Amino acid sequence: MVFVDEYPKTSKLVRSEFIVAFVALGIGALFGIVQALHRTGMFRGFVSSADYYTLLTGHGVLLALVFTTFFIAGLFAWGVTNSLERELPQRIAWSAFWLMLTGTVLAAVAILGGVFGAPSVFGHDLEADVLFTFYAPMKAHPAFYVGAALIIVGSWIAGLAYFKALWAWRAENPGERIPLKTFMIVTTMLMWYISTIGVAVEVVVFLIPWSLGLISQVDPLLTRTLFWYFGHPVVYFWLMPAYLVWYTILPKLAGGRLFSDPLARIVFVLFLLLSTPVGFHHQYVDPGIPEGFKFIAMTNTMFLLLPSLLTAFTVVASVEHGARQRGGEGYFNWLRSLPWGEPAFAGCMLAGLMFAAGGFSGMINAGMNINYLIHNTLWVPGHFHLTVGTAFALTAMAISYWLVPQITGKKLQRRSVAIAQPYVWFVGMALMSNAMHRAGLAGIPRRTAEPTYDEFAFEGLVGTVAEMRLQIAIGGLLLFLGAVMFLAVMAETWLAHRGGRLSVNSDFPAPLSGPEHSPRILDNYKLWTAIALVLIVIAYGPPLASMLADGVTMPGSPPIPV
Ligand code: HAS
Ligand code: CU
Repeated sequence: MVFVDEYPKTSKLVRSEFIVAFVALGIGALFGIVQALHRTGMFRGFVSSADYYTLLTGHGVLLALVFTTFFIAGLFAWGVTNSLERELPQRIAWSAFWLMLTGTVLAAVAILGGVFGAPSVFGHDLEADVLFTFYAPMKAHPAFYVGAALIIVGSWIAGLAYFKALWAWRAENPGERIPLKTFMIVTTMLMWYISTIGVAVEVVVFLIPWSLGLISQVDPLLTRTLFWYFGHPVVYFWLMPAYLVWYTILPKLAGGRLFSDPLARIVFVLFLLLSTPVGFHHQYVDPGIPEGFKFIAMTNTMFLLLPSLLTAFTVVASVEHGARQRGGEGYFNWLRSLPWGEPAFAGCMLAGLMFAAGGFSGMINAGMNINYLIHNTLWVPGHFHLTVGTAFALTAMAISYWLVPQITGKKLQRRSVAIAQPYVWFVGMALMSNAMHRAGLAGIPRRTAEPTYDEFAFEGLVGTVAEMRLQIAIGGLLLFLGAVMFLAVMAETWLAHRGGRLSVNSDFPAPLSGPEHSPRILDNYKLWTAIALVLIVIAYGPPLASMLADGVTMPGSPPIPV
C-alpha cells in the first residue's frame, strides 16, 4: 500500500513541511548565486555591497536553519510513522508546524526589511543583517529573535509528537527493541533538546530584552558561548537525518540490506553523548575562555570523528552488499553494478562521497593550532558547503525523488532531469568548495562583500586570483542550476495527476545483523542523556561560571545597529 493511502494525515503534514523547506531552498539558492557573482566580481548589478549582508543573512538563515529544520521535520514524521506503523498525534504535530512557520515568517520579514530601507516597525528599524550566527553586539530587529525562538520551540513540540508515538507503541509492544528509524529520531531529538538550551537562553534571556531596550548591555563572549554551545550540535542535527537516510534507505536502494543495526545504534548514542561538549572549537581565538577548556573541546571533537568513520564503514559495507546481490564482483568492480542511474541512489552516494572531503576539512578545522590559519577565512564556507551544503542538502534532494512520490501518490516527473541533477550539484560544489578552501589557505576572508584578492600572494598554491574567482562563480552557477532542476522536478511531480503503480515503496528488508545482536542497554536513552549532561557540565561548567562571575552583562556592549 502506498504511504499516502496508508497514512493520509501524516502524509499531509510531511507535504506541508516539505513545501516550506523547498520554498526556503529556492529563495536561499537565489541569494546564493547573487552573492557568488557579486563577491567574485563577475556581476555586481544585483545588489550594493551594503545590501550584500542582508542577502548573506537570508542565504544562511533560509538554507541552514529553515530548509534544514522543515525538511528534517518532514523526514522524521515519515520515519516515525513508517517504523512504528501509526499516524503521528496530529494536534501536537500541526501546532509545531504552525509555530515554526510563524517564526520563519517573522525572521524572514526582519531580514528582508533591510532590502526595503529598514523601515521603523514598533520603534525599531526592521532589519537583521546579523548573519545566521547573529553575533551580538550586532543587533537585529526584535522580530528576528522572536522568530528564532518560535522556530526552536516549534521544533521541541515536533519532537514531543515523536516521543508520544513511541510511548504509545512501547505500551503495546512491551520488551520490543525500538525500531531503528525511531531510535535514530529520538536520539537526534534528545541531542537537539540538550543543545538548544544554549541558544534558547541566549535569545530569550539576553537578545530579545536587549533588542527591545529592556536591558542596556549584553556580554558578547557569553552570548557567543551560548550560541556555540548550540552551534556545533546543530550541525549534527543536520547530519543525523542524512545518516538515517544512508543507513536505513540507501542499502535498500542499492538492492542490499543494512550491514549492522547495532553499529548504527552505537553511532547515534555517540552523537548524543559527544555533540554538545565541543562548541569551543568554534571559539579557539576567542579571549576569555581558558585554553584548557578549548583543549577539552578539541579532544572531544577528535573523538567525534569516530561515529562518522563508523558510518563510512557501515554504509559502504551495506551498499557493497547490494552491489554483490546485483552480481557485482572484485575489490572495486562491484561499484559499477550499482544503480547510478537512479536519482535517489546516485544523489545519496555523491553526497556521502563529498562528505568524506567535508569531514576531513572538518578535522583540519578542529586542530587548535592549524585552526588559527583557517578561522574566519573562506576555508570555513568551503567546509560547510561540503557538509550542510551537500551531505545534508544533496541527500535531502536525492531522497525526495524517492519519498515525494510516496507522500503524494504521484510518479516522479522529468526523470531525466532528476537523474542529471545530483551530478550537476556534485560538479558545481566540487568547483566552488575547492576554490574556497584554497582561497582560505591564502588568507582570503569570509563574510566580505568587497574582498580585493589582488594583493593576496598565491606563491606555492596552485591557482591564481582570477582562476579562483572563476571557479567559485562557475561552481555557484552550477549549484543554482542544480537547485532549479530539483525544484522543477518537485513542482511537476507535485502538480501531476495520480495514476499507475509507483515503482517505490516504504518496505524495508531486515538488516544483516539485527538489534538482537546488540545489548539492550543501547536503547536506554535516559542513561545516555544523563551521561551527555555530565560531559557538558565538565566541558562548560567552569568556563561559564568564570564568565558569569563578573556579572551577566559585564564586560557588556550596547547594541550596534547593523
Ligand atoms: Fe564543521 C565549522 C569541525 C562536521 C557544518 N562546520 C563549521 C561551520 C558549519 C559546519 C556550518 O573544529 C561554520 C559555522 C560558522 O559559520 O562559523 N565539522 C568539524 C568536524 C566535523 C564537522 C571535526 N560541520 C560538520 C558537519 C556539518 C558542519 C557534518 C554540517 C552538516 N566545523 C568544524 C570546526 C569548525 C567548523 C572546528 C570551526 C571552524 C572555524 O574556525 O570557524 C566532523 O563531524 C567530520 C567527521 C566526518 C568524517 C568523514 C566520514 C565520511 C563519511 C562518508 C561516507 C561515505 C558514503 C558514500 C556514505 C571524518 C561518513 C561513499 C561513496 C562511495 C562512492 C563508496
Ligand atoms: Cu563545530
